[in-house]
Amino acid sequence: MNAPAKLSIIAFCMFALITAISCDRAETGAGATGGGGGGERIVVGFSQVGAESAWRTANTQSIQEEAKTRDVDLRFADGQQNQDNQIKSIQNFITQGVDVIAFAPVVKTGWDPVLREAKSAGIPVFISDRRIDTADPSLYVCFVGADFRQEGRMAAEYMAKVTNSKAVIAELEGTPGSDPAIQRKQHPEMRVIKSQTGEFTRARGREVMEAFLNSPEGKQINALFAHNDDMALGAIQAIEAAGLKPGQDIIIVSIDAVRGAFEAMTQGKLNGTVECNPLLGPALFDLIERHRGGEELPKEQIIPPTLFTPANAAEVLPTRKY
Ligand code: GZL
Repeated sequence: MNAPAKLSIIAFCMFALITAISCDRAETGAGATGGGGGGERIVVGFSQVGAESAWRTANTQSIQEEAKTRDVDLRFADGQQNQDNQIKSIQNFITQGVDVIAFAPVVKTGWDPVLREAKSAGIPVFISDRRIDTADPSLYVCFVGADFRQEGRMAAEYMAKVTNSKAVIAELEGTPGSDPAIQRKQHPEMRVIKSQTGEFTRARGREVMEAFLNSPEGKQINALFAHNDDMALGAIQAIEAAGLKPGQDIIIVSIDAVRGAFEAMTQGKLNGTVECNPLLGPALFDLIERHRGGEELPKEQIIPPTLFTPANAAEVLPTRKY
């Protein structure tokens, strides 16, 4: 074979090899170089609780926007507030061979079997937002989120202050078995006469508050403690429908500090909210990067709460990011 013919065969083989490599990287996302081609583009599977509240919407946006900013290949699954859905999503991430799994567990228990599958597959797991109960802390790298018990204590202390400890309280609880609902309920000094879950949603908050007010004890209720703002905002609608003044006839304290709570405070319908910051994306991906860089991480990274009241709600409202 003459020299030009040999050269053209070599050139063709090199072209075919380069094309094959670039297609493979395009399909899997693994191994593709992100950004300017310097770093490794990682694949992260994230299982989210659901889409039940304004807090959750802000939390999802934070995770998705931060992944985009860092050129992370994010595989996102909405659990629709159902643990079985989340477990199936985590198993799918394992099958896909993602580099990292992160999830916000809808409830505290029942995660060890699927986390053992992830560990056997050599995939590190990070927990965001809500804690889990586990017999084996080695099943996850670390947790990032709030101290829900401290939030509940701040709400209880503020409620006592605003009502001179004369509150006869109805309580709208979060999702049964969830870390926030369990921890925010730790307030022995609160005189609670009616308590029921509103599943962290505005609609259920309204329905349950309606039932509280129509109950035999309804006339005694002069205060409401809601485990999140969405349920408080629904309860406000029920209170007004009953011809009562929220924020006056019934003192209301809740948790999250979403924009709707600030609007209600400026209208005198909500008496205070404890911030539970949902913007966990940057902290979560920082922890993932530090772990991948070989750093030994603390088991928890806690985001502190802040109490907001009507005193500065109008001034603060325009600055709120969620
Ligand atoms: C708290 C989070 C809770 C919020 C609710 O970190 O898990 O779930 O308080 C949300 O608004 O639905």
